[in-house]
Amino acid sequence: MASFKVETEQHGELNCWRISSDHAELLIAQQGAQILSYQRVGEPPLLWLSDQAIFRQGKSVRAGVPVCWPWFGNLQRNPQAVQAMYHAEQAPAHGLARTRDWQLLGIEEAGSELRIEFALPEAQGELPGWPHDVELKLRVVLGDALELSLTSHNHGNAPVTISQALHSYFAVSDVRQARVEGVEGLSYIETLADWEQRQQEGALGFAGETDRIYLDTPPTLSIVDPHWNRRITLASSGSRSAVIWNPWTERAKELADMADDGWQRMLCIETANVWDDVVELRPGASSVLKVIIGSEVI
Ligand code: TA6
Repeated sequence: MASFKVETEQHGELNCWRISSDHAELLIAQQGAQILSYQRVGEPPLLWLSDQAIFRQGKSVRAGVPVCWPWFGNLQRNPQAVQAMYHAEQAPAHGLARTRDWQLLGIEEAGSELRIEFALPEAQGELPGWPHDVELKLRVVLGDALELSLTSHNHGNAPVTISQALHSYFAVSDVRQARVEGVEGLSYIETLADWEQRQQEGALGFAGETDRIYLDTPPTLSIVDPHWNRRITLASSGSRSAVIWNPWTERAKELADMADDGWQRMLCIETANVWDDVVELRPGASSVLKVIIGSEVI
């Protein structure tokens, strides 16, 4: 039976919790209910935290798992039904949830697991420009693996359409040596070539800037990292799309919160509902976007 230690910490302007057990350590910020880091004892970090991360209110930290909600990426690139939900001028990239303080509902130890639950009460009618009543919760379970479940429940009396992602930054020894398995043969949207639809041949390796939306994704994707003898596994449900991103050399230089060579040590696989996989929540309906992040020695 694991025993957990929970401590509060301040990182710049952000309130955080550091949670440790005999086998893992997790750092979570109240802003965005954002996992900032996750490491299992005896292994390199599983989630990547930029060594130039900026811990400021109103700015998503370049790390861990930002929650993108109620839209993903540039709102203008979303289906009309998602765009129609928002009524303000400026639409921040990746939605409204990642830069607001969430409420910690509880931390509960259950056998060898620790369960942590957050809510974003503002999503029930108080988000600027987004006048809908959706109960939004993130449940984090730290056990043998790290489990994240994002639940949206529509309490309003009209349908609400959202896109969303658990925008996970994974740590790798060197992205040029890593590959993503599970995408073989899938169609994807190449956002760097006019959003053209293409087909993936074989596993995905990295040799340049990458920003793709994979469609009809299977329930399991994995990152093979030969140098760290590790396979990171992502088992998802409630999702048929995934975004895979690495900024590579030039984009990394433009990002103030990433070292110029930071792109070498990270890669994002974002368990998502994007493109033609957006979620329509009828009145009274719920959806759960879930990913279980684990690792194996190879
Ligand atoms: O997930 C891919 C992406 O949308 C990229 O296009 C890139 O912009 C990245 O997310 C990070 O976005 P951010 O707003 O956090 O800088």
